[in-house]
Amino acid sequence: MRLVFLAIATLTSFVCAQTQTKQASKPLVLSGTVNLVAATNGGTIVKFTSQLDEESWSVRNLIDGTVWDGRLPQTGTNGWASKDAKFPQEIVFAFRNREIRLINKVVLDPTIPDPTFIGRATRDFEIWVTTDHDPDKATWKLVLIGTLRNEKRRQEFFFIPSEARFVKLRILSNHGSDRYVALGEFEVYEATHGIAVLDQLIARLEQLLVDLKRYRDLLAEQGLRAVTEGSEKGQTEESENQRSESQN
Ligand SMILES: [Ca+2]
Repeated sequence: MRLVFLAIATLTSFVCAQTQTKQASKPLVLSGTVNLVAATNGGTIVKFTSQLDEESWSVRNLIDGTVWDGRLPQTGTNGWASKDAKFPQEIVFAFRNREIRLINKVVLDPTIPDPTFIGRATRDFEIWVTTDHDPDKATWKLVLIGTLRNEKRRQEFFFIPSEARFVKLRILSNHGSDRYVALGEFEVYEATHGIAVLDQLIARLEQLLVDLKRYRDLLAEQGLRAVTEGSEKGQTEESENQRSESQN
């Protein structure tokens, strides 16, 4: 029965997700939990248009798995900043061993030490992908056009699952600063096999239906037996009455 409840709960969450999805005009997507471009997961930066310096605002800070936290004790790193406020700024990322992965989600965290009113954080951006081997000669495909809120928090963006060997973050604007554009962290996530998950759910529900039908049949059989036994008993009593009446 635990499996049954699990299946129903899962189905309910799927339906809810779909309902919420419709309200928010977002597609129902399932993504992995491993950030494919994190340096600790083998992610690399293949090329970039500029960085403010090599120490504090290096492009490497985009995939170091941390953002600035000014609360004591101060932790994290500044993030990346461009050399100036020229656009677009482009950064190309690769996964471990430059493998092709099916991706459908990016997370951008504009958390940087600068206060938000200065307007240095990334605002409008695009995500481009390619499966070609050479990022310099590649044919790129646009998969997402996004806008970041000027808030110091992780912001998720989903798109149609797309194969990628390289992911290009193309930054089109900041929130008003004429000095540079900055970003705390960039993450990419794999599209999980939603169809396989649904197949498992359907198999469970089919088994649930089989069990329910079996249970229904069992109840029907028991009920029929009770009715049959009752009617047989009734018929016997009736015929006995008829017999005694005829004897009288
Ligand atoms: Ca970072």
